Amino acid sequence: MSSFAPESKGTGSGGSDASVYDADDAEFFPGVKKIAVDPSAGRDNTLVFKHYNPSEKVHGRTMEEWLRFSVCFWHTFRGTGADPFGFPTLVRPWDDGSNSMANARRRLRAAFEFFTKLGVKYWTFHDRDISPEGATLEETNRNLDEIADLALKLQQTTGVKLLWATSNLFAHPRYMNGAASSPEAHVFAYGAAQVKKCMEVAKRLGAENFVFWGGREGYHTLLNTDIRKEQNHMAEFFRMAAAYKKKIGFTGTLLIEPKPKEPSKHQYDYDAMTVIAFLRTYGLENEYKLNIEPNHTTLAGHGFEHDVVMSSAFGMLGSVDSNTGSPDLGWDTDQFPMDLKNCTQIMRVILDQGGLAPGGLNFDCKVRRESTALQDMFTAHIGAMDTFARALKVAATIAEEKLFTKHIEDRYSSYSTGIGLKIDTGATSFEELEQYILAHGEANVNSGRQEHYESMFNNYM
Ligand code: XUL
Ligand code: CO
Repeated sequence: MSSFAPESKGTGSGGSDASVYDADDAEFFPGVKKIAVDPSAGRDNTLVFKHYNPSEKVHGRTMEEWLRFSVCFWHTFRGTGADPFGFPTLVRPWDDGSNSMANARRRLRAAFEFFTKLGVKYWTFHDRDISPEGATLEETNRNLDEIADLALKLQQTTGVKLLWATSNLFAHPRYMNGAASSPEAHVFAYGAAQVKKCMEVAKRLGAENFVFWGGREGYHTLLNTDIRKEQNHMAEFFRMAAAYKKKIGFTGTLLIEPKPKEPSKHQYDYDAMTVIAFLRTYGLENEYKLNIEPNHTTLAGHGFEHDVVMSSAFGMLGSVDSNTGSPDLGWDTDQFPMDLKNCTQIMRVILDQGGLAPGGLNFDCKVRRESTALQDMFTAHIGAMDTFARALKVAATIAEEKLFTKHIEDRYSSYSTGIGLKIDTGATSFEELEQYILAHGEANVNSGRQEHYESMFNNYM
C-alpha cells in the first residue's frame, strides 16, 4: 500500500537535488500507480476508492459526469504549510523553493502526474501560481505564455482539462488596498491588464469557466473608504471583463466567488445573496454566475450548504469550491470535505438543478501543515472524492423516493387552491385578503416538524 518511501517520511526531502526531476521521464510519485477502485479494501487502506467509481451510473449519469472533480494547483502544488506562527513544513522533493521557470515547470509536470494518477479530469489555477511574476508586465506575460505552452501540452497528453483559471489580484503589494476597488486608478488598470492576459490564456487552454475572487476588494476602515465609488469601479471592472470575453470569443462562464472577510475585514462579495444583489444593481446578472465555497459560507455565519442552496434557487450556481472549515474555528481552514451529511446537502442541490456543468467540484483545500507525507496529498483527495460519491448516491435515493419533495409540497399545499393560489400567482390584493380574514377568522398553523425532517434525513445516511 505505502510504496512512497522515502518521501512518506514527510519533511526534509525537498530542495537541493530538485533538478533530477527536470528529466523528461522523471517520476514525481514513484511507486504510485493509478488509484484503484476497490470497495473490498481494508478500512485502513485510504489509498484506494471504495465508493468513487467514475464509470458507475447513478441517477442516469456516470459519477464522473455528476461530480466533475477538480484539483486546485495553488494549495496542492504551491502550499507550503507556512502559517503566521511557523515556517513551511510541506517540502516537496521536486520544488527547490525558488521562483525560477525551471521550478515552475517541475511543479506543473508533478501536478499533471498527480491528476492522472488520482484520476481527476479537471484542474484550476491562479496565473501567478503557475508562473512567476517578472519585473515588468511584458516579462510576466512572457513567463505565463511559456508555462501555458507546457500546460497545453500536458493537457493534450493526459486528457485533463481546465475547469477554470483566475487572476491573483491580492498577493502582490500593489494590490494591498484592493484591485478593482483600489483607491488608485493605476492599480485598477494593472488588475485589468492582468485579467485581460489571464483570460486570453484561459481561452487558449480551453477553460470552461473563469473565476473572480475579490481577495482584497473590501475595506479595513470606513474612515478612509468611499464604498459606493469602490463598488461602482468593481462593477465597471466586471463589465469590461464580460465585454472582453465576448470580444475574444471566450465561451467559459464568468464566476464570482463570495467571501465575507479574510484578508479584508469586510469584503464586498460577502455571500451569495450579496453578490446576486450587486450583479442586479449593476445589470450584470446575465453575465456572471457564482462559485460557492462552503468554508466562505460558514465564515459568513451561515450553515455549510446555505450559499449553494441560495445561489441555485436563483439560477446563479455555477461551480463549487468544495471544501470545509473546521466547525470550531472561525477562519478559512480550507479542509477537505469529509462529512457525509454536508456533502449530501450539496449533492441534493446539484441533482435538483440537473448538474453543475460547466462548473465542477473543485477541491480548494489544503492538507494540514502536519500532513507532511506525499501520500497525504492522495489520501486527502481520495477521502473527499469517496465522501462525495457516497453523498451522490444518498442524494439520488432522496431524489428518487421523493419523500422530502412530497412533505414540502404538503407543507405549502394551501397555496395550490383558493386564496393561496391567488397569492402564489400574484392575483390578489390587501383588500381581498382582509375580506378573506373577516370571513374565515384566525389561522390554524401547523407544526414545522423540524425534528421529523432531521430524523428523516438521518434515515438516509
Ligand atoms: C480564497 C479562495 C481562492 C479562490 C480563487 O479563500 O478561495 O483560492 O478560490 O482565488
Ligand atoms: Co475558493
